[in-house]
Amino acid sequence: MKRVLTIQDISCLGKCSLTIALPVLSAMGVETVILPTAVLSTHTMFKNFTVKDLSDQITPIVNHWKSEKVDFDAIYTGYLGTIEEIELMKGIFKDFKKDGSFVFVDPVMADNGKLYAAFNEEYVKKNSELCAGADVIVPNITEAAFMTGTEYREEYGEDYIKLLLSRLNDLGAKVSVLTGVSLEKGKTGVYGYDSTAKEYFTYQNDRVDASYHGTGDLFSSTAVGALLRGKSLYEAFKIAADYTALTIGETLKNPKKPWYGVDFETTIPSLVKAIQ
Ligand code: PXL
Repeated sequence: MKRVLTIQDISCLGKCSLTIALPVLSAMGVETVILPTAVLSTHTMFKNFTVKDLSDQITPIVNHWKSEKVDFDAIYTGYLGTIEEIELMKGIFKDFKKDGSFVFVDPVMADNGKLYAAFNEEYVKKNSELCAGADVIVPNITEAAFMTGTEYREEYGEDYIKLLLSRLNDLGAKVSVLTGVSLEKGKTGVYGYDSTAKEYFTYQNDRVDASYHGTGDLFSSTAVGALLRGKSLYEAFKIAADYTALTIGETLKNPKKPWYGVDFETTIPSLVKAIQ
């Protein structure tokens, strides 16, 4: 069984980051080691959430693992929260990267043309440095535009997507995958560039008109799981895009209309089938 280390916050209520990554990766048959960067009472879309930063725990935890000679087949980072934590990640990549393993970075910090409230230009710069040391990065268009100093566009064609991908490639990541790319009305998906094979790949599925918190984490966790289960880049991102779309669709059918997260618990069986 493959073993992944995932480093993100725990939002106790809200279904995102570790409370998605852990169940999804485990269901996909991947041993999942977690490193919580902070504990929040809820994710940041709730009002009055509490936060306890755990940065000071990272080095002692990692040192213990080093003394136990633990290794990982992949390291997957999501929402980090502080510049200091991004710096610590660089050290973890160096310490735990081994032959055949990969580093997957989801530079969570922005959407719809705007940085999330907690972040600034300095955070963007640090996140682009983190992406430079990764094997696979999965920014959305907003994050890619910020990290590459490119104008953000709501409407675009394939040329704009390829410009962003070439600038992401210049940052240094081996595989860059843009998420939330819509090249046709009613469709959305991913557009990636693999700098080793020098190949583009894209997958589009039907756009479900709803936006839920945590869907980026669901998508990334699924892609990491599928890659670890031996799927090709294209297959892994197809499985992730289809599973995310299916889950949003199922959530929309819930008469209780949950607003804070998706009902991924109901769709896990289809994910388990998709990964066989
Ligand atoms: O889903 C990304 C995410 C993770 N963790 C926390 C967040 C967010 C997005 O806003 O607030 C705490």
